[in-house]
Amino acid sequence: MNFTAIETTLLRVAGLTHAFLDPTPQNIDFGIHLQSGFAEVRENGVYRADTTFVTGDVLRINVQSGVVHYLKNGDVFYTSSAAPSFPLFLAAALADLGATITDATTAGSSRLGCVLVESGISPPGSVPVRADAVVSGLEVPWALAFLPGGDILVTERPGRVRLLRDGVLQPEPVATIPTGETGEGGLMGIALHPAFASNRLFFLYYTAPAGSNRLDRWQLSEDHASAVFESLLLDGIPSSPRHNGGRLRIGPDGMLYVGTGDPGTADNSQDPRTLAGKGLRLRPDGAVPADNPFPGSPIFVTGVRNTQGLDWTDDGTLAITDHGPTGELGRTGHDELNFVRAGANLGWPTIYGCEGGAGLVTPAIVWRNAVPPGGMAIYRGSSIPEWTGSILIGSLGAQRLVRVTFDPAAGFAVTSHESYFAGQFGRLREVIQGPDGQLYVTTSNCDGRGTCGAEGDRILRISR
Ligand SMILES: [Ca+2]
Repeated sequence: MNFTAIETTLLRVAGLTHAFLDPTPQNIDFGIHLQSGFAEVRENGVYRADTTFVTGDVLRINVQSGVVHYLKNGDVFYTSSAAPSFPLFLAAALADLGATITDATTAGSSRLGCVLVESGISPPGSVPVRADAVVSGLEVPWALAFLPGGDILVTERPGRVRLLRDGVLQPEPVATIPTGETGEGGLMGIALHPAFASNRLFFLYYTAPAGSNRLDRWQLSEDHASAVFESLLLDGIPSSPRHNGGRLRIGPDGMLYVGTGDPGTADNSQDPRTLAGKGLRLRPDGAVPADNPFPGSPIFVTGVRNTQGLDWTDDGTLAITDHGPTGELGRTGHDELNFVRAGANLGWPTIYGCEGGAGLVTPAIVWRNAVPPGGMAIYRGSSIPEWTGSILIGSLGAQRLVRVTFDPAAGFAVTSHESYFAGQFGRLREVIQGPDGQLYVTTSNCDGRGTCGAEGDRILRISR
């Protein structure tokens, strides 16, 4: 594995027992000695008094072009070109010792490393999976919601909520939403209220005709055939024909998460006064949760360019994809996957690709060539056992399903990546696991950027 940057943070050194990290002592007489309450660095057999760490100090290990820089609170104290694998060993050893490597993903610090995919997208996958069309004849199916009893709601970007029952698309829309459907805007995300089984409420995210992205709450009829507007939860999320975000997901904490976009104005992403270029977190009643990272604000993470993919690891860490640039500041490509916590800054436009910076998150993996990521899900089903625990990302422009594996015990370091169905089904948008444990994917070939055949867009079910 190639790391271009590895960072870790000694946040809770206190409590660690005596340990010494030195992966190849015969070659490198350099290590970090962890004791209760502090850590210190040994070089050529001598402990360096100037590199004693105490709780709260930041140890950063940065690898660039094979040269390893060790920094204490931002200052380089040791440089080595001998062992580019050492930081990975150190990270694993720190994790084994109980150091809070996962805390390196909290706001203000970066995760462990970044895999840069230099060419292509990801190599062909090794698991023999198949994709079957559940239904065709759709127009830009942007998001799916699985109802109790087996029905499926699907949003079509021009502004329709459709009902799929027993594999049959019902001809009459459940609801028609007036939208400003230009470019990438229109009706996008859908998510069910956590208490949907009793209240039949659901959320929609769309570009309103007047020109802003909105979050509504609707109520479905008992027979699921129609729906009525219930309340407006959020308005004024800046929109444009580009970068409207649009993904809605209920998190493991029962909160509603919303991915937005910059929308074509990069400076929005670092501006705390706008909801553009952010990840948002709301209570299902639309109120701001008391424990949000910025008091009184729905903003959960900042520095987002345009996200359509959200899911959570088993420990509640948010996995989030973001679209890399398409020409801004002379930059292109570099789509990314990040693991973040509340208050994290994903860096756009200050950094991009595998770059890092103070208080900015370095992604886990970056593709130099444009993916760009549609929906994303962590697969928890068992029908494709090799995929259990993997992240699956729908690729729009590169027309494939990308699978990424990661190691939760090593700061979510990416351990492999591969891709499936390259060019077979065109552009892929939504990726979500159904209650049946199967993975569902939608195509997006009728969105003006693909080839919309006679069959229109489809919902695919992936199985082994
Ligand atoms: Ca970023």
